[in-house]
Amino acid sequence: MIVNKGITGQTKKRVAKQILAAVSVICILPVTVVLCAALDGNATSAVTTIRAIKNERVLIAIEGMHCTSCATGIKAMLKRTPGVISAEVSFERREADVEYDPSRTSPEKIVEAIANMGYKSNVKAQEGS
Ligand SMILES: [Cu+2]
Repeated sequence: MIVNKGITGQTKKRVAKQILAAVSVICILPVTVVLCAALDGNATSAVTTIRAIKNERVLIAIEGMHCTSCATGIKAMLKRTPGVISAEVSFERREADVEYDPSRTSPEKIVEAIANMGYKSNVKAQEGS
């Protein structure tokens, strides 16, 4: 923290708590969440929370893959798709595990992108990651 260098730990904590109380009212934006958690001395879990708020994960069942290079091709395409953070495609399990930014894309759009490559697919499971 940049502030409160000159005061005792206890005062610092009290001030931090007051600020936290004030700030938590407007704790909607991820950035604010970091600030709150930093004041609370719990920055690490806040970063995890942000990730959870920001990105979501979807498991997509894919039909029609013939070999591992089909899976590699779909994976490469997904990684180029706007809003996709990361993608793993398994030929063995016939599925894609995709992490995406819900403000930029959706499971429906991802399924559509896979369909454009000629593979039928559907959403198997969805979760915030
Ligand atoms: Cu193939």
